[in-house]
Amino acid sequence: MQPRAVLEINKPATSSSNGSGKQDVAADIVAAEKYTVTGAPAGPSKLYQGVAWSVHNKLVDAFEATQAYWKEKDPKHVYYLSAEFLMGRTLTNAVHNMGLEGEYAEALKKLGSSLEEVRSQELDAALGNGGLGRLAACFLDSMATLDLPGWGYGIRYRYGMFRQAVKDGLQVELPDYWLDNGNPWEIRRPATQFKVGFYGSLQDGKWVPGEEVIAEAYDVPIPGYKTKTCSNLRLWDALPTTELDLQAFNAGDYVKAVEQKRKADEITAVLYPNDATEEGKELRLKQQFFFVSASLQDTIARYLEKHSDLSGLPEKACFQMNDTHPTIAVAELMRLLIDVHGLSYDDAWAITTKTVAYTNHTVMPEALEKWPVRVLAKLLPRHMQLIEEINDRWLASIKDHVAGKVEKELAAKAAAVAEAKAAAKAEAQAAAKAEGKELAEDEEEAAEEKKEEVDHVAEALKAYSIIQENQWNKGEMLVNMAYLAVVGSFAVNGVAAIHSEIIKTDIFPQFVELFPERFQNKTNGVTLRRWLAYCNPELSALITEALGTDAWVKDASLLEKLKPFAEDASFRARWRAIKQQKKAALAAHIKEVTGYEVSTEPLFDIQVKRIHEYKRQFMNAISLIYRYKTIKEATPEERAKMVPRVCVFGGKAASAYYMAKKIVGLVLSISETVNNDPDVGDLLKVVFLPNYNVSEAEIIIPGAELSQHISTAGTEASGTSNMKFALNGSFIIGTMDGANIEIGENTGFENLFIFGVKAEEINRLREERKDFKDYDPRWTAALDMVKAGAFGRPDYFDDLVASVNDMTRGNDWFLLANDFASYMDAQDEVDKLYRDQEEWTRRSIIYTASNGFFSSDRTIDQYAREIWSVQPTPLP
Ligand code: AZC
Repeated sequence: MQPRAVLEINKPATSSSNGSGKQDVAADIVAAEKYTVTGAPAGPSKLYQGVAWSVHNKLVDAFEATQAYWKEKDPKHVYYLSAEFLMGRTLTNAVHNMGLEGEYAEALKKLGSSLEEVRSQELDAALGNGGLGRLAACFLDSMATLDLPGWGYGIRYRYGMFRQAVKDGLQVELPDYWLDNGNPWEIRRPATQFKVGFYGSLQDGKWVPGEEVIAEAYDVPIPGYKTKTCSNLRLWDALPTTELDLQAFNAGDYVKAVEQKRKADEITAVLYPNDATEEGKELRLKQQFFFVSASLQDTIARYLEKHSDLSGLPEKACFQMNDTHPTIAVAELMRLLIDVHGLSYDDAWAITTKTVAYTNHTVMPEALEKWPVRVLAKLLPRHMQLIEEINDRWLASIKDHVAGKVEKELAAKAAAVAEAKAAAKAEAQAAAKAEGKELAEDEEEAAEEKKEEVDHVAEALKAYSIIQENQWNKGEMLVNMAYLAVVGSFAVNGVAAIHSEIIKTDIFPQFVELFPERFQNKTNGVTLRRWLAYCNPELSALITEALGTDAWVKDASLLEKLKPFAEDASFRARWRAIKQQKKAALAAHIKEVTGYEVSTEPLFDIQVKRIHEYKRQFMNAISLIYRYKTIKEATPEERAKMVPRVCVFGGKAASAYYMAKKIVGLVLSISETVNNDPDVGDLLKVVFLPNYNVSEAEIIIPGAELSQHISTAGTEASGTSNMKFALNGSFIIGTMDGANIEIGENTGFENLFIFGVKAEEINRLREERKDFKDYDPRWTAALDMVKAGAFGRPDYFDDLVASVNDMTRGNDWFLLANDFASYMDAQDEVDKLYRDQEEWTRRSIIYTASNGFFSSDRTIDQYAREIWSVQPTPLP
């Protein structure tokens, strides 16, 4: 565990002056080095610490100025509540955003080093799993850059996303000790503390918690690009209310004496390493409530410094809930307003539903959090009571609507039945008449029908209820957090156009019917600072030269002006040379990490993202097996015509995700077999780069020529790496899913390699799969090789193969077999185009030129205008 002393390092050095009034940055760095962790040896690591603390001081100055200004002006703020912020490294970003790169480069040169050298010493802040957490980090950058008053709020996990290593050909997970050398990017705020309660009971309607911890704030300054604005990410740490139980200590019960401390430590210890699936553990709910409660208390306290009446809160604050993880905010805001600040239920509800908004990030049913009532009632009894009340009032408010709907449906049904009966009767009468007989009259069934109607309304209301029965475990009652979020929010949005539609038609249709205006789309974006300007300085310099300005870094729509350059052969040559340079850097990295030597001539084909069945890394792997087989069987003439490839995979599998871990194992096995097969040579190299994270992505993405975004249509909400690759001039092979569709619309679909079935065909195809036999011969051949042990351990891969290829054991839920043939055809098209390097480069330029739309500045501008009503408030 981290020694307190290190964590308490605050603002160490003051800036030195060299006498001429100009700051001496080198002296500053050396002075700051003293504050590094005691005993750190001299060298790049210590130098990094010195540089970081020196930059820290400049950040703090900008931070204090911005926050003081905002406090004085009191504009409306947005508070981005998120259980995850995947920040990556800070140094390069901070230095560049603040325009300090010249000064620091010079200073470091004096000290015999460079920014490049020291930056690599920084550990990633990996307080997130994947897309959702990285999006939050991009959003903070854009909020600050656009001068929008707003903070992020989250948890200061002591262990971030696990480190992934490879042992015996399989993934192993190692703890992420990211705070080991202290964290120069945070400011501890011992004066900002709030109590957060758990458990206990309701006494005279009041909640008396059975356990309490203190939430203590740490501020992480977020510098905007080319602006004085420096925003804030406030992360909460948990402390015991009393460090030591003296009575227990004196009685010699040392375990009990530190019990409170241990419980507090547990809350902020680790990030749950699950992506797009839910853990459902009590500790997870505790984490969620902990940071939400502290954040709301903090916001209200700051609001009350300036205002006496909470009714104006919606004009000053908006809480954006990043997925369902912070949804308990709806109940906690109600509790704070009613129980702590004395408002009536109605007033509290009016305020809550004007300040809270919700973003959905996934349609995976297993990720839509549902907490058992039993767990909620135990951990947060008052909140459970409030949720029941919210639900009762909500259902009462829509009862007439639902009854009307049921009545209409029943009337329509009755009419259809009556019609069918009349037809049958007419038929019978005709038949009877033909036989010369008479028919008897029917009995009345009206009384029956009346009773049925009442039951129908109750039944129909269940679809709207926040509290529902578990369909897999009858009798267990669950709180559907997404429904609570929808009912409690004034805006609900998806993260790409197709996803926002699917939300309306498949996830929340019954709510859309009631308040269609609440549902919106906000297509994701990425910050062009980190994901183009800083990770690809060579390409950025060329873009700036061509456009005659670097204004595109802040106004991404200017990239459009690159289009004419695609037609210029000498520009294309320079573009290609830079891509080669970035490929060489990636090749060197591959060598360093895996030991594999790869040529920089082949096509660099990349799939990096969390490992998930719906993302279909397995399909990519199967295609590579077939490619390998083709190479092995080819004649020399055929081999000469082949397009060589370096195929890179990266991504973490959640530690308990059985199939995902096998997929990693398979890729590693293929890699070992193919890369060591002398027949194959440079025609194919397969690489698994372990521990994919933000910093790895910054090396990998600029070196990509083709990137794979091949999820089953309708499953990937948006994807954001597709945007990063496109902006770096990489082609996309992908399905009509998530933001691929909008990238296609912007780039021109003729420039993407699109394959596979469409989202609207998925349900039907899943139905039909029960007797699917239409396997592509390439598919069968490749899977047979796995089964036969061509990559070792056939038993280990047995379940994986069966999941997509044996309808008695798996049902190929993500339709790999259906899409495989068109995927392989699309891959052939890739090879064909790659042979024409001029045309390939031309289109690569078109990718960068066409995708400025996917800047998170555009996304955040839309949120600010269309949801938050927050205005830019730059310092004068
Ligand atoms: C991800 C989505 O899977 C991804 O498609 C999207 O681009 C990203 O959010 C940002 O919106 N979701 C997650 O990372 N996690 C969860 C729980 O949805």
